[in-house]
Amino acid sequence: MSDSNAITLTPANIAELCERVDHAQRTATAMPKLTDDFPSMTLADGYAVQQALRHKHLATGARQAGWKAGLTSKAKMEQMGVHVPSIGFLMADMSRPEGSTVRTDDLVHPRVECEVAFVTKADLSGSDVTREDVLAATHFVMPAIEIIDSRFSGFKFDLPSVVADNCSSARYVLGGRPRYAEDIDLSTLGVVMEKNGQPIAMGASAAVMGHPAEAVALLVKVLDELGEKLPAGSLVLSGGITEAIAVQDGDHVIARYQELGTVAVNFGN
Ligand code: OOG
Ligand code: MG
Repeated sequence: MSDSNAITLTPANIAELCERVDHAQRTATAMPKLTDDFPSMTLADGYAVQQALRHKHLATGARQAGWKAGLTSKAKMEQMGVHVPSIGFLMADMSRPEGSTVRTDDLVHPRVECEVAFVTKADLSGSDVTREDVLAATHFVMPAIEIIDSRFSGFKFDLPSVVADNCSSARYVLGGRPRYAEDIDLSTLGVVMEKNGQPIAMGASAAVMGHPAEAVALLVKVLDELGEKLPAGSLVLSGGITEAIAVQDGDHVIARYQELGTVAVNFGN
C-alpha cells in the first residue's frame, strides 16, 4: 500500500480494536465508529484490525469459506456514503440454509443484499488479475442473499471503521441454481428482491463494476496488498447489486434472479 495509506496504529491499538469489534459482533451491541477514538486511522489500519479478527477466528479452529467484496455498486456507495470498494472475510459458520429462518436477536440492525456468488477452482493472486483471469478460475456461480449488520450505531461509519468491522459481514445464504459462468451472460443478469411479497429493490448485475467478475478481480488485488491470495475452492460474494434493505423479526425475503433461480430467507427468533 502507498505510504499515505500506511499502518499508523500500534500493535497494542490493533489488538484493542480487534477486541472491541469482536465484542460488538458477538454481543450484537452497537458502538461508535472507531475513528471517533482514533481519528487518524487509515484504510491500512482498518485492514490490520480486520486481519487480527480473522486470525482470532481461525485460531479457534473455525473454517474460512472465502471472502466478500463490498461497496462495489453505485447504489451501495451512495447509500452508505463510502465510495471505495472494500473486502471482508466469510467464515463457514456465517452460512445459513436457503429457506431457513435467520435469528435477529443476535444481530444489531440487519439488512439484506442480493449478490452473485463465485466458487473458484484455481488459485488467484497478484496485482494485475483481470476479469478474464477470474472467469477462467471460476468453477461456478450461484445467487446469494448477504445479511449485513454494521456494528456501528445508526449503520453510520467511514471507510477505516467499516473495514475493521469486517465490512459489516454477518450471515449469508446461498441457493438457487448454480451455473457455469460461461453458460450465462454475467453482466446482464436481472434480480428482483421481494420483502413480504412486495418488490422492494431491483437491478442488474452490471451495477457491480460493469460485471461482477471485476469485483472479484478487485478483491484479489486488495488481498495481494495484504500479502494474501485467493485459494482454489473459495466462495466470493461480489457485492450488493442494489441498495441494502432493512429487515426485522417476521420478515420474509426472496431474491429472484434471472438464470440463477431464487434464494429465500425468513427472519425470526
Ligand atoms: C458495508 C458492506 C457492503 C456490499 O455488498 O456492498 C456490502 C455496508 O454497507 O455495511 O456488503
Ligand atoms: Mg454485501
